[in-house]
Amino acid sequence: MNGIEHPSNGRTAYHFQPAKNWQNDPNGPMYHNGIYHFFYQYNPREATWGDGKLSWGHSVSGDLVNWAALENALDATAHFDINGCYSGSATVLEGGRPAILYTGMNADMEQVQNVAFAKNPSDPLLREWEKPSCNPVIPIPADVTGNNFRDPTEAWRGRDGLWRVGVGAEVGGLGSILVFRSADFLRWERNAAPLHVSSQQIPELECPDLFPVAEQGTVGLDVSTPSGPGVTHVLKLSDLAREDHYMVGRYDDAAETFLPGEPERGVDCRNWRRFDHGHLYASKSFYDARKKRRVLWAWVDETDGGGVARGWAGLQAFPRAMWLDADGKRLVQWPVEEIETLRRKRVGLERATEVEAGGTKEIAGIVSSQADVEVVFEIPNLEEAETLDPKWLLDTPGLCAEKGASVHGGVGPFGLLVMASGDLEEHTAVFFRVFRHLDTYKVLMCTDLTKSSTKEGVHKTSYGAFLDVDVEKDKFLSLRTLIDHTVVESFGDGGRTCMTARVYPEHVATSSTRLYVFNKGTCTVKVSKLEAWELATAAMNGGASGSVEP
Ligand code: DQQ
Repeated sequence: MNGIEHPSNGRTAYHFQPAKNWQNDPNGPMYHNGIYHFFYQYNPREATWGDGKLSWGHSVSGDLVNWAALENALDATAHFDINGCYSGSATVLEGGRPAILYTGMNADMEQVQNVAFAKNPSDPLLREWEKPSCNPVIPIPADVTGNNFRDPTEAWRGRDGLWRVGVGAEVGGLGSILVFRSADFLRWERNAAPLHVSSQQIPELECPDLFPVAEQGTVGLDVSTPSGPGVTHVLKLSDLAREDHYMVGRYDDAAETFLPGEPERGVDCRNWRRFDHGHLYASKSFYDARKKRRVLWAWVDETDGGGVARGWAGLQAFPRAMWLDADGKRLVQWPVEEIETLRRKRVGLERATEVEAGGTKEIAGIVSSQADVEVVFEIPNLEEAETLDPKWLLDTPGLCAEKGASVHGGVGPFGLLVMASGDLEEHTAVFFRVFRHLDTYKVLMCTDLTKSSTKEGVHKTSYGAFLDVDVEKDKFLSLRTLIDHTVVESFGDGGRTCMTARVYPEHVATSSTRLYVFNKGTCTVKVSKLEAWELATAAMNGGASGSVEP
């Protein structure tokens, strides 16, 4: 049902959403017997997190694009989860039986770890899940403080055949990842050494993930792939500032420790690398055996407080394939290729086009409220680059706010204006700006939301990051942006720097949205490639879709 029918009620066209109500963290994504399963934190009663008595929503897909909703996999019904079935993971056990490990908020309001098994593993949809009465399988340990003990990782199997799972815990006031071992998924024993211990500034860590990545190439690895030549690991943590961070390093499966590849960044994960410099949280990845890739899911919350009025709240970022960059330190993320099945009308530039100082060019001919845009800029010379005040080196969002899309510069700002009204009173700018710094150049990527909506009460911040590029040598900067009504996901430098934003423009109620390329620098830039596709509306859990936008 991939029509160009556009969604109503502010819904998105191809980002994962249940038909109604609240969703937050992605839980237990898995590919099993030819079907993709996606579970998520779900409040079936209303469009807020509410009393926290959350369920695990469950949807299935054949292509990661079109989704069908099933009954909830888990509801808060037992003494060990009566106050909420919180986040966790899915693991396929020997013999092909899928199991879920999740955090239950029990009758005493304690966080405990529970297991649930697929009731009928031969049901291709895995519709029913049963919770054994021996739950909780991991009660809260005595040394855990602040009742912070949650979000089990996908379990991995060691060379000794035992399963391991990591759980976020506050131990003596320090955010830690504890590891538990089990032969049968029911009886778990704690490892003496935690996998990770943070500084005192981070007492709580949420939604940890530990997964292997190939040192070379884009192929993904199953979570139980042992460490060894050609295989390194990634430890992912979510901190309470609502940011997701990662560190590439060595998982020593004999000592069961994680050795950071960039120890100079310390144990405070706020200094680690970020998956996304915008608004994205609680991410979780899985190994997709169908296409031999690792795929990342992540929650993208509302930023206008309008969920209740719309009857739904929260999105998932479009699934991203993820692999280790050639530098061995960064992850690269790219929308899964199945997005191309939604591509319909294409517009583009036949030849390289200059955008002069102060210039704006409309990319017309497609409905750009649900679109996939790829653009490559060429920077002919860097002489006019502004000098960077070093005070901004540690505050890229601040620099993006100070030097937003409307502030003229030397080399840049140049980029895209998306979800723009015809008079440009409303627009979201995704742009680059090049600075001279010492004897080199630094490229800033920003998403500037200051003009994204004329509505009051909407979060209109600026997101920013420096790209790790040698613009003097390469001269080209690439940007891909997925636009979907209220979400704008941008991938700079081939997916090495990502930025997700929520936007709520008012003009969409009465007029169509536009897309532009712009340049507010004094230096002319060249658009050496530009392709933009209108995307069809995916089948999304039976959610309502409305008439075509004017
Ligand atoms: N959301 C879940 C918790 C998790 C938090 C509850 C992260 O399990 O720590 O909805 O957003």
